[in-house]
Amino acid sequence: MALNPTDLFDIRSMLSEEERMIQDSVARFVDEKVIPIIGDCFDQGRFPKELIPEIAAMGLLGSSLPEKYGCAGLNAVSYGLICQELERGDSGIRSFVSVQSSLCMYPIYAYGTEEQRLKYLPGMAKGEIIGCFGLTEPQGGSDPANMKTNAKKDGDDWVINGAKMWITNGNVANIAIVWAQTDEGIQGFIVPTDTPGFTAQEVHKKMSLRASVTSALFFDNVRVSDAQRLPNVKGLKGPLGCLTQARYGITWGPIGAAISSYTTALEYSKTRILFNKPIASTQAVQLKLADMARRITLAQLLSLQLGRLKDAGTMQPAQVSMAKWNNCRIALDISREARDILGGAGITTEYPPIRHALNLESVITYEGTETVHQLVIGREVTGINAF
Ligand code: TGC
Ligand code: FAD
Repeated sequence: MALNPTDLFDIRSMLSEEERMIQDSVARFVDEKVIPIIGDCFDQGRFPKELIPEIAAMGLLGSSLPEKYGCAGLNAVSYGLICQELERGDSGIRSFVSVQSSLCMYPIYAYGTEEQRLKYLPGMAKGEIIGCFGLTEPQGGSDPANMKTNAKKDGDDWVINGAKMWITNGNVANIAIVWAQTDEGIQGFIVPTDTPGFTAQEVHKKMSLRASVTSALFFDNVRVSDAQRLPNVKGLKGPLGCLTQARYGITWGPIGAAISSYTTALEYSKTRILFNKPIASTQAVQLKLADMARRITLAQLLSLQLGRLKDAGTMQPAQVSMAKWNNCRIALDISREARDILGGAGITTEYPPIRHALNLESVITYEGTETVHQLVIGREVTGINAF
């Protein structure tokens, strides 16, 4: 029996029936609603906000959080499959869901009070309250310990001053999860974006993640009450704990972009006739396609095992670093190689590989650059901190 070219090891058979059903329904949504419009959105530099209600109705926002808060209560592997399918459409759509779920809903759930959870999570699951996550600052995202944004206690309130850079959803958000230095270390605040002194300025001229909103945030004496502070965590481990959740999803997402690029190159190579034969019949092109299939299979196995560890409660941040590094790297390389197989046709957004390759330049940079994750693994295996 012929093997499935996009699943040579029948990894799908390792999924539960529920996980397969979730993957199929998100895949249908991506095929019917995302892929037909996303090339134009990318060209126009437009985030398709109109998709939010359907994304929410499918239970994709905060999908791993409990049903008590209006969420779907799915397992980690299901969240991963959601990310993979969404990013098969576009990294920008997956980014939107990652930020809302892992970087905004998760900290409210993990570090917030029950009152904060009940106030925000149901509306966020419905897509009625959109969040953004402000950790990175202009002076250097890799080293968030060097944070300049600060929050000072003033009576029962906190007054926040500073700036954040490269913030996904910044200009579409209703609330910002803002990390700031305080006298007791780094703390997180839920800042409504209509609070006086808060401004968001969209980043233009991007060549990457053009179907996603990226912004700079400015805080000029932004006053919030103590009820807006996330009381259950202090220190860098607060934001880093959110990053572990988001990075986990990001290990899966790029697999989707890689599958899209690989299948596009595979189909194209079977019909592109040069020197009187399809280019798929040449050894050079077959080597490239075989190597893409190999790398996608390995990435899938890595993320699936990571998901099983996460569901078992034993996943370690360094394991997430290795999978994020590997899967972003293989996806970026595969998208570039797929672009090459398409020749000149590969340079326009008529075909997805160049869009994926450009997007993946961000994905390999955000949530910890490739170098940062390599150094996390270096620290793990040597026991020596190179940062
Ligand atoms: P370090 O001394 O290693 O750790 C400080 C404290 O944090 C704990 N910790 C973690 N906890 C949970 N998850 C992790 N991944 C953790 N890593 C560390 C650690 O145990 C310690 O706790 P404690 O109790 O001892 O205080 O910190 P360091 O200053 O040496 O930093 C290490 C380094 C470089 C790895 C870290 O700073 C880092 O990861 N830098 C990269 C920053 C980054 O990834 N920024 C991402 C911003 S958000 C974003 O990009 C969103 S894009 C979203 C989208 O559109 O999809
Ligand atoms: P820098 O930290 O200045 O790094 C510059 C270079 O130095 C990199 O090549 C890096 O690998 C290298 N480097 C760093 N440390 C070392 C070292 N010790 N040894 C050797 N080389 C090193 N942030 C948020 O908080 N929220 C968001 O929603 C968000 N969304 C984003 C969306 C997009 C599209 C992008 C591009 C970024 C987003 N970010 C967000 C920011 C992102 O996390 C940072 O860009 C990233 O962490 C890197 O920080 P930096 O850009 O300041 O680069």
